[in-house]
Amino acid sequence: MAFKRVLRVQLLLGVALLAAALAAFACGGDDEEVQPTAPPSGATSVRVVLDEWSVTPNVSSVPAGRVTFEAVNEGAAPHELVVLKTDLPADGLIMQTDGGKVDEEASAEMMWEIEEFPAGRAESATYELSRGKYVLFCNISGHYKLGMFVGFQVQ
Ligand SMILES: [Cu+2]
Repeated sequence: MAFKRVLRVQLLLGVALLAAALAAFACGGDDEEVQPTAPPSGATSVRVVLDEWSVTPNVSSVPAGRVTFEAVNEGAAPHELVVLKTDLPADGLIMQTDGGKVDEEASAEMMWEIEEFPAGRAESATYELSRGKYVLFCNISGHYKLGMFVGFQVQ
């Protein structure tokens, strides 16, 4: 009985070690930490939390000029961050005909994008933004309709 128990513990330990090894392997070669690089000097920094189903910047407006967006995916699914300059209301962007995604070209005066990235990661990018109204949103199919958008101002 005791022997069987020891064997079982060893087996579990083996499985755990294998899982750890696989996890290490999966991350190998791409060990970017969640910490993004510091914004370029003179840029205003905006931290934007992406989650199911919300887009939450830490400020609702910034001065015109260089703006570094740090997008943090706190959700369980991959997300992206589209920064779109438009006079349309945040909840009234023009949809593609199938209704799943925002028609970026039709909705935008200008746009920038941090491409889709996985849960638990952060990505940052710096854009030169002029005064106006913006919408920050995720344009993975269905996510905008589920609430992944917010209005944003550049003053
Ligand atoms: Cu999304």
